[in-house]
Amino acid sequence: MTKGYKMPKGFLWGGAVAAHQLEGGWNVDGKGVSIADVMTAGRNGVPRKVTDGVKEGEVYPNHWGNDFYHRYPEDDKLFAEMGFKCFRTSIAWTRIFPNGDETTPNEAGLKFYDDLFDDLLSHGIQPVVTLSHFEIPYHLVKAYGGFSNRKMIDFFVRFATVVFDRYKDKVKYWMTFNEINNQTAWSDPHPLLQNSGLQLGADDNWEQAMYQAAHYELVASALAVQAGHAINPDFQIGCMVAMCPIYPLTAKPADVMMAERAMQKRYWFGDVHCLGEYPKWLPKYFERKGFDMDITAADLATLKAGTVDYVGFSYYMSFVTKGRDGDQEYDFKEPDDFVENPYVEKSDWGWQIDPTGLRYAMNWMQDRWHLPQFIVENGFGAYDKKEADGSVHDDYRISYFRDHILAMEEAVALDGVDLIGYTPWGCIDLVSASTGEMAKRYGFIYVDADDNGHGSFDRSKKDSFDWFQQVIASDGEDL
Ligand code: P53
Repeated sequence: MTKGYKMPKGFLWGGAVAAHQLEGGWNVDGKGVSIADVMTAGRNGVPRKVTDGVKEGEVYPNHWGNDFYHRYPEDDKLFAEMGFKCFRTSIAWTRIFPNGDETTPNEAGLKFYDDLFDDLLSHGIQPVVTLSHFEIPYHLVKAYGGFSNRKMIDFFVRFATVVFDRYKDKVKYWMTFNEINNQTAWSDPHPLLQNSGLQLGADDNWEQAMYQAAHYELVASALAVQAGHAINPDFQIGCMVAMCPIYPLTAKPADVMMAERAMQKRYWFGDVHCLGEYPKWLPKYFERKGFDMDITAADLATLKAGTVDYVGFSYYMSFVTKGRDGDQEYDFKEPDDFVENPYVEKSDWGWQIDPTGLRYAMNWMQDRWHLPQFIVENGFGAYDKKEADGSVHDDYRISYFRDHILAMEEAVALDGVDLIGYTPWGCIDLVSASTGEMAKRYGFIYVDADDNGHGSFDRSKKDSFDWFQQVIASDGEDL
């Protein structure tokens, strides 16, 4: 056993999921169609497709997830047995406003989360809630162009206000937009759809569109923060950033400058959320690129008045970049400018495993944003093998967690980082966001279902279940 550092009293150990990846029940009790409902199954290395509405004959894994919608009482019991103090999930926007532009919410959707939160609270587990986690109503994509449209700010703030008000006595910790910065890379299908509800044509300037959508989201977030604090001054409302630190390949000055620009381009979202202003380099970049942005003086005042209370972030991996000879612009472009890190190993999906990167990132954020932090995702997607007796020996997962939790504890105990809690991703197996697979498993709890939704959906404990239970019971000392 590895000896770690005891985390402070009240530290929020738990687990994390998102509504669309585990609930299923995609069209029950008045729920509308979300972006996740029109994404087909992909595979390791094979991207998901986006269909124009739900089509006969296509496979949509988010339609069933792991059936949490019907089985959550059983799952909550298992979370309690592991010792969870909190459980991070999202509220599916389409359960509350099926199309997104209604003025009256769907009572059956609101009731589902009342029941879920009550059940969690009865086990001493506090819900931690993300408002928008890759599940924008599909109607808002088709009718308004998603967050390319300023009107989305009002729709989001209405949704936020309704759920803040409804759950004001049940939820304290909130986050506005999941991994708001996870739309900076070009890939297929573009994450601008998942994050922002944009469907782009080949001729569109996706980069300008991304900055514009992110700006509207940041304004929407700042307004939601203010609305939430007015409803309950005790609310803690955070941002949520996908933290993958980017290192220079060598000490060559051009590599270092490129890595600096890469960090600026991936983390300016956090500057706006936490400091309430755009960093100086960004207007210069817009000017240089000729981006014509809709950013008003009133928006800037809103951003300043709606800074977040804490930094929620995911951490899975780090990246590496290098400079280009003779190029003084340092216009880092993701993912083209990534190179492999020769010093770290990778998961089966090519994600570079780097526990020290977590400690590095926590220090970097503390120095830059001066706010408490909350690790709301971290984990290891792997192919698990269920033995004949039902056991799953996931020692690779335990070893990933051991190394990362130790790095996290060092950041707290040795470096003074102010950390609220730690919720490992996919604490129960669920549908992968990037590939739509069930086979990319993260859980401490195994779910008997395959990529096509076949199986009993029965739950069972993996070896990592007992291990994490012991970590929590020892406040992080027994790793
Ligand atoms: P999956 C990319 C890089 C880092 C985190 O991811 C990411 C993504 C997008 O997939 O997403 C977060 O399921 C996200 C979760 C997601 C989780 O990481 O692709 O917030 O919804 O499931 C893990 O392996």
